[in-house]
Amino acid sequence: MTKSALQIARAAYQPKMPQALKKAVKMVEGEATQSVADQDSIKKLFPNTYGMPLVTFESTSEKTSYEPVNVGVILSGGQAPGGHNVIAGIFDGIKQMNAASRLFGFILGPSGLIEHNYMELTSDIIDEYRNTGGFDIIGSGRTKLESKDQFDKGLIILKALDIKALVIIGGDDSNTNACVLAEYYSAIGAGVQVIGCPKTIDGDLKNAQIETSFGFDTACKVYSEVIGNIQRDCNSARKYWHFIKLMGRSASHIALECALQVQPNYCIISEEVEAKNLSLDDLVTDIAKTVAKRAEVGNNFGTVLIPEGVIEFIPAIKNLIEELNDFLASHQEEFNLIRRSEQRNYIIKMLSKENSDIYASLPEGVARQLTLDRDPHGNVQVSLIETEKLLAEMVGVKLAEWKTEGKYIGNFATQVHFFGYEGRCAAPSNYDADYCYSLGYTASNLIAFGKTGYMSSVRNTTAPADQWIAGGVPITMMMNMERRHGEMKPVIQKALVDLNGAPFRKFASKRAAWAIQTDYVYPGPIQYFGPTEVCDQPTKTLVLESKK
Ligand code: FBP
Repeated sequence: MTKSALQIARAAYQPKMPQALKKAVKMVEGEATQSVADQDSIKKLFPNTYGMPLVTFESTSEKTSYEPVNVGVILSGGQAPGGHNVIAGIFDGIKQMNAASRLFGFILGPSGLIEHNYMELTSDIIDEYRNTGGFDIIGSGRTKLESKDQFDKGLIILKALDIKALVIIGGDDSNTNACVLAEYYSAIGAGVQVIGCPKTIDGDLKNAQIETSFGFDTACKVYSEVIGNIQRDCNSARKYWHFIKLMGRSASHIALECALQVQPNYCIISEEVEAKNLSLDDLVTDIAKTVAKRAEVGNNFGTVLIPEGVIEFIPAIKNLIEELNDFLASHQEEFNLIRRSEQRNYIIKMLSKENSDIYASLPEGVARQLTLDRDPHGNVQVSLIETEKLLAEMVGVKLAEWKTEGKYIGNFATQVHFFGYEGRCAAPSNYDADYCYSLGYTASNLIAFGKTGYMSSVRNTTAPADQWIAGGVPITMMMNMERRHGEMKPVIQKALVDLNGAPFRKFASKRAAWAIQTDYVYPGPIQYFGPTEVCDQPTKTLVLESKK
């Protein structure tokens, strides 16, 4: 495999980790815990794993000897920078305890466990992937691990390989499933521990115990670098408005963090759109006002950041999508028989008056996307809707109207972008390289101390790494009951942007100035070697949240 110069130099990087993990550790147990809500229901569903204490690891002078242990690992869901370092951390942790320990990776996500598709991860393999981006060491997948049948099939291979603990590296849904699996294996006395690890670039798996999900730091830095470059280009040519959509699924954490890093002229926060009950026209009008104000002083250029899930947070469009989902679920065949050119009119005729009017007002392309591309559950895949084009087009129409009314005097030319996949497999920043390695190493300690149903946690990460606090959080502690596909289910609460939180308040206090002034910041590429203030900065979100 040919390697770049950076890859070769980066392979030798030794991730920083909490001082407490560097030598022999002891486990300190805290008070019994409770779930964030719906305590009675969660307790009933998780009789074996509910109420366990928070734990932390501290260094000790006592020497402990450990039995060798076989561990399995799964990468679940979307890629996030640092996954390979979690695996390296687990590997080094279990080998440090006993050199005869072994690590097995299940291939292409949870399906690898169910289909018994695995490989042993030896030191040669691990060394090839240290500090690299991607999940390609074993691959990832989105198969949901949720039925008893799957759990039983998984147990056959775990037993065959003598695996005593399984680490599931995933987002909120995968960790919810890890908890259900932990409970099931406890209940049947399977003798297999299950440990979760918080992953997702979206940044929406965080709470009072988990400071951040890994990958968010690197992905935001990659997007901010490119947005910064675009801002410099647009401030040089002074002729385009750039509409930039950013990944992040429902939550707007990525858009908010990038806004804090680059100081754009406009940034939509979906959670605010919903809270203020804004319509699509309200949003378009507000962006158009910013464009018009900048044009008054001759600035016919700017940047607009758009979180990918925004369309679902516009209450009127959310209702429209819900009605379309229901309608198409029962009329799909009839719809497919209608000529393409007639489909739009057909939908307009069939929907309720309110939703029909909204549907009719949407540009052709977006209206079409809303009737296509359903996922296996019958829902519109909102991430495929080109919101950046929709907004650019609608703002253009609004400005043209204002021009004829004499309310706008500028030129409006646009460029559209979507940044998502570009950041998911980037080489992890020092923060993610260190955080992930520490999460993996912590997981090996949770395994050694016999824990199950815990998520690996590393806290205090705005401080230098040797002061980070390693431990474990019972996953049931993060759960509440939510309606999913018509049924109440125990799930980890997803963290959306908190409109009372410090990151949003900071953005809200600055945005009026950023809209009018050209106050761009150009973060530049992630730096791996150099002064700590350049290389080791956590996200602005984390810094602001930690100042509470
Ligand atoms: P996870 O939540 O699984 O980490 O995935 C995050 C994400 O990158 C979202 O931001 C995005 O909407 C989605 O995955 C895209 O999914 P896919 O990789 O299946 O296209």
